[in-house]
Amino acid sequence: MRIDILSAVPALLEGPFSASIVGRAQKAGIVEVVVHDIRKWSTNKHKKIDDPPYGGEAGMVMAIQPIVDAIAELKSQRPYDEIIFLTPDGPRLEQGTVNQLSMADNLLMLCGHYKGIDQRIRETVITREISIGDYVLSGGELAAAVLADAIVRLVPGAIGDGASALSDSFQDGLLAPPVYTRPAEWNGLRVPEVLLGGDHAKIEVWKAAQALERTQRLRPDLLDGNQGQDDGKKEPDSRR
Ligand code: 6GU
Repeated sequence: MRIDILSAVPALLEGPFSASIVGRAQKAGIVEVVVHDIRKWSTNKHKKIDDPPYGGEAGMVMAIQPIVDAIAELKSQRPYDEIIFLTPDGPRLEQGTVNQLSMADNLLMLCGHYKGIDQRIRETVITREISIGDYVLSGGELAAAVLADAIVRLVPGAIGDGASALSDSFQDGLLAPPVYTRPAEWNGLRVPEVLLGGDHAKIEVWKAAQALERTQRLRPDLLDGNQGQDDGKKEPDSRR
């Protein structure tokens, strides 16, 4: 898999992909993450990448020219499965979308800045929009890092124990059950007896009950069945 990220602040993305699972997956040749500075495509003599919005609103908008030229050049080099715009006003990211994106060969991510990008680009060039939650970051970079990390760990070979990803929180719509390790008693607190007993059927029943109880207590919204705001579609036009 290859992930290209278009950014106005590429320095923000230097760290997250060099260590741990994503770093190892890159070294193993399983994935390649390439960060591009949008300024490289600015034809403005000051390498400007913003423009004022029509309508006299405060703040700036990302300039059309560098974005469109960058995406055109990258698209001429490989066919992207998705061109993703990271923006706080997109549909909120959920595990189902991550699973879907982990099967892609080539992904292009555009990190939003300022007041965002021209609506016409969103409607014609962007194929999917993603927010990582209901709060505002100073740019889409950290959101792109979150998204890329969540995707890459699902690419076959990225995690040593592939089965581990299947038991993550959210994969079955529930939070994961609690985990315990040595010693069996710590500070007077014992590991639940069932986990020490070695009866695997019993352990599975216990884990399922714990997962359900934790989800009911901490994230009842996951059980309502109406968290489906991330349906993988984007509004309103999804021409590529
Ligand atoms: Cl994708 N971008 C920004 N700037 N803020 C966010 C976000 C994205 N997702 C949540 N907050």
